[in-house]
Order: sequence, then C-alpha cells, then structure tokens
Amino acid sequence: MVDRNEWERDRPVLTGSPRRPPPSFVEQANVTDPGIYDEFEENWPECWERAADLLSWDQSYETVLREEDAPFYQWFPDGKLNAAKNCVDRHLESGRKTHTAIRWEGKHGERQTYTYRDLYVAINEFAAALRALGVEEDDVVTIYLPMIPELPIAMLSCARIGAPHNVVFAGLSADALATRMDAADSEYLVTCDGYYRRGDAFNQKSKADNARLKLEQDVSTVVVDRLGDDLPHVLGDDECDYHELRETFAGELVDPVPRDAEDMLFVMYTSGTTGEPKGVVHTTGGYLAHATWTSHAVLDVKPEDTYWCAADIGWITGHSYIVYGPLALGTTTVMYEGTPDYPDRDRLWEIVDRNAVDIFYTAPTAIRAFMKWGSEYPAGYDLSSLRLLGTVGEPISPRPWNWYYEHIGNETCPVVDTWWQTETGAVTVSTLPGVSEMKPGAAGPSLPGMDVRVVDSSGTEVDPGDSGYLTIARPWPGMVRTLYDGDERFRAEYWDQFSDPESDDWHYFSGDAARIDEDGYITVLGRVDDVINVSGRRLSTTEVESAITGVAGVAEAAVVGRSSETNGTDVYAYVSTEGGYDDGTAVREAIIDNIETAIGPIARPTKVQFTPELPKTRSGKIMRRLLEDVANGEELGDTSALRNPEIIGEIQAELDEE
Ligand code: 6R9
Repeated sequence: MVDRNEWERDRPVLTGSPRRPPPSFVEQANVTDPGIYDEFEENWPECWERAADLLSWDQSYETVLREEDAPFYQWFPDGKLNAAKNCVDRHLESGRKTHTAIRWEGKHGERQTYTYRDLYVAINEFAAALRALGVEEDDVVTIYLPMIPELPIAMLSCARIGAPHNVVFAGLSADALATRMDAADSEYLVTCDGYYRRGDAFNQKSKADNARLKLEQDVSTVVVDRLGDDLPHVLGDDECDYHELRETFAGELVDPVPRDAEDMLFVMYTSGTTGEPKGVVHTTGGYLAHATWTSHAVLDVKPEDTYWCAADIGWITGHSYIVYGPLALGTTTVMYEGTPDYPDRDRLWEIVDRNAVDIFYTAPTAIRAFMKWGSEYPAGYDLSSLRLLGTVGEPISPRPWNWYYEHIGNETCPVVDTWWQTETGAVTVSTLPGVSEMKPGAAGPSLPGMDVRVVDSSGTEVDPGDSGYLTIARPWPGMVRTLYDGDERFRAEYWDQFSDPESDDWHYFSGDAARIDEDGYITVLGRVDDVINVSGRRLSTTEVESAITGVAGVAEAAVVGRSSETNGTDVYAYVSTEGGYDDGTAVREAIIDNIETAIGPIARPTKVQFTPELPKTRSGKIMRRLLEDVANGEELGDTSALRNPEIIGEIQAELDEE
C-alpha cells in the first residue's frame, strides 16, 4: 500500500462560488446534452466509439476493448490507421487544402503559416528523407527541437512511416537527452543549430553533440538551421541539413503506413520521483481517439477556430493539444516560440488580438504570472474573440481562476480546469464546458466514460468531502500501455498499489492526492509526496498554498515542511507578491489569518519568506523538493531541471542574512 496514514476528514472544500456556463457559449458548444454522462455509463466501453469515429480508419475495428491481458489493455485492437493521414491528408481530401493548419509566431516577431497542403508537402518530403536515412517502421526517432514548425513536421513525418517519435524538450541538458536516447535505443536524432530564448541565442547543436558522445550507438542526425549564420555549424559524417534534405526529396510522396491501432505512436519520457525517467508508451488508435475526442468535447475545438495551446510540444500537453488533437480536427493551431514576457508582458494578448484566437489553453503558473504582472497588460487588447479558456498542469486555486475568468475571459468564456497526466494521454477529469457548472478550485467530475475515484489506503472510496488517493477504476483509450523500460516497472509504478490481480480487479494509481465533493467534483491536492505531516496531521501543500494565494496581493506560494523538534515538521511558506504590493507585515498577517481560517492553526506557518519568484521546473511546476532542502539547511539536490536556478541562490542568501 502507498501509505497507511489516513487523510484528514473534516476540512472544508476550498472551492469558490460555482458558475454556470455562459449561455452564449452553450448555444454553440460541441457537447451540450447532460445525458452524455448516462449514455456513456450505460454503454461502456462501446461509448468510446464516439471518439474513434472522429478518426478515419484504414481498416475498421471490430473490438472496442480487449481486457484479457489486464493491465495491458488494448483499444480498437483489430483496427488500422495512420496518425499523419488523420492529421493532414484527410483534410486535403475534404477540401481544406488552403486552410491554415499551423500559425507560427516566432520569438522576434517572425511569422509563418502552413496550410494543410503545405504541411502535407513538408511531411511527405521529410518522411522520404527519414526513410533514405535508414529509418524503418518501429525505429525510434528522437526529436530535440524548440518550438519551431519543424518540430510537428518531424513528428508527423515519423508517424507517416510508422516510426515512433521520442520528443525531448529542447531545454533539457545533454545528459538528459543521452539518457532518453539510450533508454529508447534510438539511433536517429532531429535537432537544430540553436534557438532563441529571451533574446539570447542558445547552442542546441553542442548539447546534441555532447549527448552523442555519451552514447554507444551511432546516431544519424538531421540538423535544422534555425539561427541562420549566427552560430555556424559544421556537419559531421552522420549529419544532414534539414533544408537540404527537403530539397533533395522535393515533391516526393510517401504513402502513410497503416498501423495497427495498438502500434506505438510515440514514447515520452517523464521524470519519476525516483530513478530513471519513465518512458511512457502511447499507441496510435487509442491515444489519437482520446486526444481528438477531448479536443472536441472539452476544448470545444471546431475546424474554423484559431486555437492556441500555449504549452511546449516537448511535453505531453503539446503533443496532445498543439499537434495531434487539433490537427486531427482540422483546425488552425497556433504555435508560439517565445515566452510570455518577451519583448514585453503583453506579448500573449497581442497574439490573441492579432490572430483573433478563439480558444486559449495554458498553465496555472502562467496565469499566476499574468495576475502578478497586473490586468493592465491584457486590458490594452481586444480579447473578445476568445470563447473558451483552459488550464492544465497544476492545481489552480480560486483566486487565479477567477482572475483568468474575469480579466482574460471577460466572464463570457467557460474555464476548463483539466486534470490529466503524461500517462493518461489526454484529459481525464474536467467539466464539459457546454454542460457542467464550474467550481473554481475543483477540476470537475470524471469525463464521461472515465471512472476516476478518490480512495483511502485500503482502496475504498472516501465519502464526499474527504480526501485520499486519485485512482482510475476502468481502462480508457489514451492510457499508457506500458513503460519502454519494461512491463514490470509499469505494473510497479501504476497498478500494484490498488489492484487485486487475483480477482482481476485493476485500479490505476495516478500518484496524486485529491478530494471529492458531493457532486463528484475532484480537487487535486498535488502529488502524494507533497504532503506535510505536522504533529501527525497530514496537510496538503496545495491546500495551504491555496489559502495563501487567496490573500489579495499574493501571486504565488509554495509550502514545504521544515523539521522541528516540537512538531516533527513545521509549515514553511515561500510567497511572491503581485506588482504594487509590498512584501510586508500586513500581507504576512493576512496570510496567517487566512490559513488559520481555511485549515486551522495546525497549518500556521512558522516562517513566511517572500521571494520575487519560485523555483520552477522547465514545464512550470514548482520544485518544492529544493525549497524543502533550503528550508532545512540541507545540501541541495539536483537543480538541473530548473528553469530559473538563480532564484535558489537568492532565497538562500536572504536566509543567511537573517
Ligand atoms: C498534463 C500534464 C501530471 C501531473 C498530475 C498532477 C498535475 C496536471 C492538473 C494537475 C491539478 C490539474 N496536474 N493537471 N493538478 N489540477 N488540472 O501536466 O502532464 O506533465 O505528466 O503532469 O500534473 O499532479 O499528476 P504531466
């Protein structure tokens, strides 16, 4: 079992006042019938045909779900399809050749537009080039590119020839790249010379070179010239220039390879709490069906929309909701290379305004930054094209939720708080924006067809109002099929905790803690490890943080435990404030008051330390582990995953001064 300690049972749910979906939205929504929940329930698993029907199949499936070999489930196992054909070719056939597929916004204001026809040409040529380099069906191709159009082009070219891709976030180190290529036995690499981040040019190629030196296998490498002449690159023996390859194979056509639905579409490495990163394996049919269906039902994407998910394709959110889901639906997907504050803090709103973006999907960490910068930045733009807002990646507490709803959505856009994971492939918990009431601070109920449960350590469902472990009691199409490093680890990471193999009863464990209310709405409390045990009472860091960010003037908070002789562990809070607010006594007192009211004196922090920023991973998640090391005066753990490593030094320096 995960942990024998029970979660506390008597605390109020920290959600804001519920809101109905705006009628103007409901009128046009893709899904509006509340009966969809019952319909999916009564008709499970066949209900998932609704998702599969959004795709074009080369050979239709007869079986929806094969459960014999649980937890190695198979979805639509006898069907065949090709993901690139679904995302590109079929839109040409349906008369959408000249429709914009990708609108790219470069770091320095450059713009590129790819129609579906342009994308078709690009992926055919690059697929031909990959084949010529020796890539065969089922060979893993690693892609180490920043947010440039060649990234989705490379992914779709791989998908076209049935070669699983292994995208490694461009900001990760040479070591991280080498580990992931080694683990995936990958002999092909697509990278670039360099790229721009906040105005500076980074040498990506030298990181790729260093990674290759660490690998035993020979690696044939394609290099995209992103910088022009800024960083000259000399190509070695095993290296080709992307643009030259495109010219060599200009006009070539490559038939999309029909893949079994259960064939691997890609592997995506995600860091585990311990040990090597986990190589999450996703398949062609189930993953694509789930990503496409949720783009339709949760994000309300329509072909005529301009849709923008402001994530990086190097993470699962970008795979499912910049590339596969939106392109399968034939919409225009915006791809942004830069950061939200370059050249200024209004950059995103300028892009929304100029492109008349309909749907905007981002992460709480970004929303908290917008709130911190102030509403004057979005206020200078016309955001009235927006119809729906989404958030993903971390819990969002009611205050930033409401800020997003008011200042970006003008109270006319539903906000979907979507809970999911690299392993779930696509959205798992969320409201349906045209159907359900929204409760700021709670993601929502299980999506139709999903069975997400909050259970205690014995696996029994907790009562409404209580918290426990977030599990999933039934398989779903987008689920991780196994880990690239082996079936054993797959079972150990996700299934052993709450399943009973003897009675063939399988429950997936997410690693998250959550609370459920009387309407089945789930408030995710963070990773199970993000728990502080104060005098034997288990406090969720997210919950304490939510009480802190509820205070006017507070932008972000991170809470960790500090060893204490009296209580075992004390609560230690790091806080950053919004522009215009002083880091002073008044805010500190309000924070302590709010925590005592929302949770109780037990959660009162022994220290509130103000800091201009919190340390974040490159995917925007707060790194509590490091803050815990600082609070406890311990040697710092690995900081290589940090986006802003300098901030840790600043926090330490301030502590030393005291
Ligand atoms: C899609 C993605 C997964 C972890 C997950 C949870 C956290 C994601 C959330 C959320 C609260 C939400 N998470 N969405 N927590 N509310 N709406 O982020 O995948 O990078 O694998 O992270 O992110 O802790 O377990 P991934």
